[in-house]
Amino acid sequence: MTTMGTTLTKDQLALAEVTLDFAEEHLAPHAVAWDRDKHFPVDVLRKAAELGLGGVYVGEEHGGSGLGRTDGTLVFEALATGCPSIAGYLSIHNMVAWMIDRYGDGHQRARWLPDLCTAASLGSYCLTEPGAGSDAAALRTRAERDGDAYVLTGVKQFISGAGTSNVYVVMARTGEEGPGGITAFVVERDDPGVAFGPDERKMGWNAQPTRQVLLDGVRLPADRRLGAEGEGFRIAMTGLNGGRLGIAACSLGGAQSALHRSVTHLADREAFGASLLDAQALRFRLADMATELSAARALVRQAADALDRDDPRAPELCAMAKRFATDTGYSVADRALQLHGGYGYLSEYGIEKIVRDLRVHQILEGTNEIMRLIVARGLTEA
Ligand code: FAD
Ligand code: 2MC
Repeated sequence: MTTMGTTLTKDQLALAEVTLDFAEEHLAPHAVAWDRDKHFPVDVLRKAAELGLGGVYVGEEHGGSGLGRTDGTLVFEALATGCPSIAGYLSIHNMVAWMIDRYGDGHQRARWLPDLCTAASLGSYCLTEPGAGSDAAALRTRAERDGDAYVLTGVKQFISGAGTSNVYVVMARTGEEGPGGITAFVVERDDPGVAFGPDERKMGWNAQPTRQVLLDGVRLPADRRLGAEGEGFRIAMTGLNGGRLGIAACSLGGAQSALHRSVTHLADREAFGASLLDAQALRFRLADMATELSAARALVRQAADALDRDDPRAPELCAMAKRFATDTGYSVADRALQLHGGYGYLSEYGIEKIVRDLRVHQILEGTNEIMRLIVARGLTEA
């Protein structure tokens, strides 16, 4: 259960309950239709922002909720019980808002955060390129200095929310090859020279757009630079530490919902003169699914706590949690589909949608192979 965990405070339990109620009322009833129609429900995101979910980690002075990472994992797990695709997008939006709050100056925070917190404006994170995915430090988008301005040219690939989002945190090269030559910028949708590729047709995450962001001589004043020159890769990576926990939590929520639906389905389904829930083989399968999800949740909470405490091992713990929770979430959802028999394969039951949505969590915000690379580096460099 989302609210399980001995160390949760009363406030955290209340936050989880409110968010679960929101997911049940505003996400779950529409999730199958949004997926089918490829509809991005911006109005519902704004409604979520009324609960403080547009700026979960942003300071209260800019309209944020000022919450920590454990709170965030509760929020995104709860939202994903209604729709993993919308929860996943909102996690990315919150990563962007956090990056601006953490690395922006006073002027930049005041300019972008209030609207991000109300979701009047939406955020996208632009690291990946057609030729640089896992090896993100090989990115080639250029930001050439021209007097007081920078001129950005390049292509960002697979950008969640692109075309709809107003605010894009873009990592571009201002200096030498490798991570040290990368700088972060804030690009706005309406900046001259910004264009978008077509909305990708994809297996899941259909309730949000995924498009290329095309930058063709986009001229930005120097106050669009986030942090110092050469600091962009570190900014991108620290954003992803929290982002990976958000995605991990979304896997927990999607899988938890699939498990819950399996119990209900088996209880209602009669075969061989009894309820299928009486079959011990199936009960044991449910028990394993619940146990594995609890183990994944414990790992996610441990990593969230490490990130909140600025523990130097936090990046590895986040990678461990992302790898384990997204693999477990997908496996649990897939087993839930099997427990539904033929009905699991039908769109209207919503189970196959959860499986499709959770599959990409093993790929984005760093593939699970890259998560293993990060964990293994921690072992050998310790
Ligand atoms: P590649 O890097 O080409 O990897 C191919 C395969 O090789 C993978 O299995 C990978 O794990 C493996 N591999 C690569 N290197 C190694 C290695 N050293 N050791 C072992 N295995 C390795 N990016 C953004 O910046 N912003 C977004 O909003 C965003 N949203 C996305 C939404 C969707 C729906 C999708 C599908 C992707 C999104 N991405 C986004 C991009 C995503 O982060 C990348 O797809 C991912 O990081 C992998 O990069 P790649 O696709 O180029 O795969
Ligand atoms: N947290 C903080 N700092 C980090 C970090 C992290 N997680 N990862 C790397 N760094 C720092 C690192 O400490 C180093 O700093 P310094 O130069 O001060 O020593 C610097 O960044 C360079 O790091 P590496 O030397 O490890 O760089 P390398 O190129 O070898 O590998 C790797 C980095 C593979 C870990 C990184 O490229 C990576 O995470 N790749 C996956 C890309 C990814 O996750 N993309 C997701 C896109 S967003 C998305 O999918 C969405 C849906 C939004």
